[in-house]
Amino acid sequence: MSDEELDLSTLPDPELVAQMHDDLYDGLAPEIVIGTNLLLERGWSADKVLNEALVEGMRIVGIDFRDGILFVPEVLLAANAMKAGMVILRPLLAETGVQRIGKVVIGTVKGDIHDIGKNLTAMMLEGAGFEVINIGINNPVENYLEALAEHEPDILGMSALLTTTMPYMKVVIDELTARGLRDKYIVLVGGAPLNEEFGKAVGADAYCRDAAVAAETAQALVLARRAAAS
Ligand code: B1M
Repeated sequence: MSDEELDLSTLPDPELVAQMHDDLYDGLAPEIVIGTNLLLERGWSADKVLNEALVEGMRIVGIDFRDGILFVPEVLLAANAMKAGMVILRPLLAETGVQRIGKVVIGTVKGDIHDIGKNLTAMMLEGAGFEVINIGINNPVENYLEALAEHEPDILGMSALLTTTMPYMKVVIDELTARGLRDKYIVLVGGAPLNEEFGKAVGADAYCRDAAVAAETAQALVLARRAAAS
């Protein structure tokens, strides 16, 4: 039976969830909307739909992206499909006060308007269970400080795609240090011209080579910090 003929409502829950993983992988937003609504109608809680259908689907996408099996256009489509499901779930999750793994403020640095990779990273982080506050592009240090004060995230993420703008990450981190705020946040940096060495040199906690690594690193560092604090 082709995908066009497949009536999602006829599938029992486990098959529907498996089909949603495939549909996420294929970036089929309308199918994800149907599947999400079906599971909710069948009595699934919003966080169960999020974790078992969407986050798990994006985890598979993230692995294949990291391994070079999927490429940026496919991942953007998958991320958009995930977003379509999230639009339905977000208000329900807010209502039930579901515990997210943590909070991230992410933005592209001052002078830089590239946002595709940053948005992809934001979506993967969301897929990994984080609440993400995406503050957009061309952010001077004041924007970061304002967002950190307002949202009190676990993680600050910064993106830069230009060799001329990547040094600005150090400006932001130095300002955090000067204000005694540096250790309050896990700082992750990413963007095509960066590397591990640069991440260390500017004083970030980690350089993330891609969106999938950013999601994995964010999870690992938040959990490690919580474990160390308890
Ligand atoms: Co521009 N651009 N661009 N550009 N652009 C590059 C970056 C460039 C490498 C092209 C080239 O010359 N080969 C070059 C930079 C050279 C350099 O500095 N070494 C360049 C240039 C020079 C410029 C302009 C100066 C061009 C001009 O006007 N003369 C200008 C600058 C504007 C500005 O920012 N002030 C400019 C403008 C533009 C467009 C507006 C046309 C457009 C941006 C549209 C947009 O973003 N909305 C654009 C594009 C599309 C590119 C290329 C072609 C593609 C970038 C992209 O989206 N890649 C790029 C060439 C290239 O990289 N091949 C190029 C796909 C994206 C998914 O990958 O962003 O690397 P990426 O993100 C990855 C990882 O880096 C990582 O995860 C992502 C997903 O895996 N990651 C993070 C990114 N951010 C992260 C944050 C994290 C973690 C991981 O936080 C924790």
